[in-house]
Amino acid sequence: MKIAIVCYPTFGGSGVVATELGLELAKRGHEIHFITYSQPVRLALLNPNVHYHEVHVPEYPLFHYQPYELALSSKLVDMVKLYKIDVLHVHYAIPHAYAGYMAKQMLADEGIHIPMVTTLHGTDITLVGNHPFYKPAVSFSINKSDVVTSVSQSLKDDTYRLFDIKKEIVVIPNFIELAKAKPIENIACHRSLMACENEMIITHISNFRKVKRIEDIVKIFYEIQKEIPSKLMMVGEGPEKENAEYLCNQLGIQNKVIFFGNSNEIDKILSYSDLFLLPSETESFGLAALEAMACGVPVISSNSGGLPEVNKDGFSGYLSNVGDVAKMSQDAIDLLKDKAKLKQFKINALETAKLFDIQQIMPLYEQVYYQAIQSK
Ligand code: GMT
Repeated sequence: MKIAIVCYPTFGGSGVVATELGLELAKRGHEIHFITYSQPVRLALLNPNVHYHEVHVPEYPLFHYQPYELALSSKLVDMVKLYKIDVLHVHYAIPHAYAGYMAKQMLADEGIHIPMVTTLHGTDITLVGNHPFYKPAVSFSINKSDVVTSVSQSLKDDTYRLFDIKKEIVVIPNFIELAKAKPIENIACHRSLMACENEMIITHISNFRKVKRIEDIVKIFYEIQKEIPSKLMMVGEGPEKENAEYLCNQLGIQNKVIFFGNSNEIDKILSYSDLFLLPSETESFGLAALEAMACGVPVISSNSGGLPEVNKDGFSGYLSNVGDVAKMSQDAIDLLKDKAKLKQFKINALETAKLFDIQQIMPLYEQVYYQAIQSK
């Protein structure tokens, strides 16, 4: 199939999922066209089946806001015609499903019928999309998609609860390429650059937005380091990062916390890690938790959204109510102190991650594309 993928090119989960999906589909012989405003961070173009088309939005002083949706839908029309695309797959409803629908309509006017698959990722439904300013457009473009998928059952339920959706939503969970996740024995270890031999390494990776409850992470680590020699690795960039740095200073733990910024080497950082923290306010899936588990790292997380579908309480880690810093800290301390239990949880984390292996999830997307093509 010739598949056009529209996504955000940034470090965020939806862009990562879209990119990894496209790359795997290309390996399986499909022709993939990424269409977005800059090259996705995880996109390697060394594959004849992978193409990248940049959306340019010319600046014009009249526009207070540059019309990205317009430029994207025009680009989609041109690329569908030029490359004879079979199916359009848009990731993150805002504004991609809307732009995709406009492209569909423009093409239909010329007698070209292109099916559109929309994948809902989380904040496009639970936070941003639910805002009254966007809600009608989001409902409309979801209902106008030929097939709609969501990355967890929880997100599917939220979508039906928050929007007036008449379409069936197919759950296709996020996935991991286990071959890429390198357990510690398979990579050159530079652990000593980050922590002493006797120290445990605790890690958090995110876009440092409010929804990630970054303060909770610092507070949990503050409790852990009182009892267990340890370091905290904070990976990513975002608006809450500076507050976290201040809080570390206030608590006097700044020498035990390393802020890395965005990184393309998260598999290495995870391979050195003993525990992953994800206390999010809401999380449709929690791809970062899955990435940690694939490296054999147990997860202390909240029980919000789709997290219980990924992190198994008392097996791959522990779940707690949002904001229950005391329980999350105690669970972390108990696990890190009990060497045998920690070893077992690391094995369990990897076992759980295997359920989300890319090879099992890919056929589900292929099936959805065939279904969309047949529906046109
Ligand atoms: O919040 C993020 O991490 C970014 C956001 C995105 O759209 O890139 O992530 C959402 O999509 C990911 C991939 O499907 C999910 O794993 C995240 O749980 C989801 N984030 C939220 O629901 C807050």
